[in-house]
Formats: sequence, structure tokens, C-alpha cells
Amino acid sequence: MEQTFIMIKPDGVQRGLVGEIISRFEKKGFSLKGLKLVSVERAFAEKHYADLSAKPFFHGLVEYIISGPVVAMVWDGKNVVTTGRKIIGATNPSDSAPGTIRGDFAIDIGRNVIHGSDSIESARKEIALWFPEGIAEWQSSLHHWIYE
Ligand code: YYY
Ligand code: MG
Repeated sequence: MEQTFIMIKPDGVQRGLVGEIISRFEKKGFSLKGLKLVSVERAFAEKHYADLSAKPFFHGLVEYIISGPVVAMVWDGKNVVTTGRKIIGATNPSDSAPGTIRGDFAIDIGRNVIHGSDSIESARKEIALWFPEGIAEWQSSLHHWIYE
């Protein structure tokens, strides 16, 4: 089954959105395979966002990500990368549809609450970066009530 890396950013943690966000992925039917609260260092945040290092917002983005603890997660399920991005909503909360996490809980692009991998390949890289210790191996006993 497919996996994605989801991170609740420092604003999401500070605003008490951790339970709400986990709940949305759980209720959809996805399975939690990794979970930790971590404060990351600058070099680590720069590595996570390395693809964006030439962007004018890169410095501010890194400052934001290291400004407090984040919740790093791995979620597992059919099409979880694409569906996870849909649950999260568009990058700029001004464009995120109501019903999405960013659409419901964010206003500014630089405080958009959550990160989700944008492809299977970046999910693989991000999971390896954030969970070098590996992730849990288990299958929900509800599996056959969720998948046909
Ligand atoms: O994958 P996603 O988070 O939706 O957007 P990215 O294009 O990967 O950018 C990462 C992160 O950077 C975004 O969530 C907010 C921030 N950002 C920004 O502050 N200003 C922009 N113009 C674009 C992105
Ligand atoms: Mg991205």
C-alpha cells in the first residue's frame, strides 16, 4: 500500500489542531504508521525544503518550521499521496476549498498549518528523512470494511 509524509507545522501544534487533523485522516480510513512530536534544527528544515532553496520565501519558511515543535506522521492507504493533498487543500489558504484543512483553519500562505508529500517519490524521500528509525508495521482489523 502507498504511504505519505504528513507534518503538522508549528502553528497547527500551537493552535491545538493536532487531534482534529489526525481525526480527519483516521476517519477517511487511512492508517497511522508513524507519529512523533519533534523540534527540528535549521539544517534539517533546510534539507526537508531543499527543492525550494532558491525561492524568495525560503528563509521565512525555514524560520517558521523551526519556530516550535511539529508533528511528523506517516499515513498509509490506497492513493494516500493524492488524497492526502486533497484533504489538506491548496497551498494558499485563499484558494483552499472549505472542508479542506487549510480551507477550514488557515488564512495566510506562510501559516498554512500542514505539509503533505506531493508525489510518491517525495513521500519516500521525506519518510526516510523524518523516520530513519523506520515506521510501524501493522494492518488495521477494519481493513476489509474499508477496502473491497
Ligand atoms: O506543497 P505545499 O506545502 O502545498 O507548497 P510548496 O509549493 O511545496 O511550498 C512549501 C511551503 O512554502 C508552503 O506550504 C508555504 C510556503 N510558501 C510560501 O510561503 N509562499 C509561497 N509563495 C509558496 C509557498
Ligand atoms: Mg510541497
